[in-house]
Amino acid sequence: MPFTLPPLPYETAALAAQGMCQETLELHHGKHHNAYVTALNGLIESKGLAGKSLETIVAEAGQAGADGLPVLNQAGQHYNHVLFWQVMSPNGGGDKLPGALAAKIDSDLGGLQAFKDAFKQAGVTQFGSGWAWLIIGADGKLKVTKTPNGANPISTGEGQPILGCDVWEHAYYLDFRNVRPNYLDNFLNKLVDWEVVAGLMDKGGLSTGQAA
Ligand code: MN3
Repeated sequence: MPFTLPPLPYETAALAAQGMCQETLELHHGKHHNAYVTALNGLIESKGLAGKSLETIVAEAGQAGADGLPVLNQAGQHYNHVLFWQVMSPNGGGDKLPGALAAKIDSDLGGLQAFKDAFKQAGVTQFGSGWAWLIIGADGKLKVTKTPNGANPISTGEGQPILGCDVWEHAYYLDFRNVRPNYLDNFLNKLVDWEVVAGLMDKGGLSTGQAA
């Protein structure tokens, strides 16, 4: 099976004190994310994906529009979750950002609080399922955006994501019930590992190392 479910970079109970309980991570990583990986592997032969990287598959599926949706739904969600697990940590949260990231957020987005407000707004206003993003846009500037369902800024051609928050109900229902705004506040203030985000900014995005 070419695509694999990467292990979480922390124990499933590690984020419980920060608002993401063990059961959420067990279900979200072990069941939901794993199902996307299994489904994507089932499409490799019929969709001619062999030999392509996950990032290439996501970009090409996005460019294919409606015809690409069956692949994008699975490949996008695999990519999105690989990123999502990495940008949270038991040491996450707080407002102390690495200097280069803080400076870029100041210059491109008007400061940390303005960024948080925009990111939360993107997540709250994504109708139904989807994702809120901090991306490096095509012009090199940081931007906040959102995408529906399994799409992401690579599939839409908007840029490279360096922070993403899953706003599908399965991401927050056990911890926050229906109150998505509180989940987004908690994510931004208690879960985000800013060192990881800064590292992704330096590298120009995430290389998952996953390929068909
Ligand atoms: Mn999810």
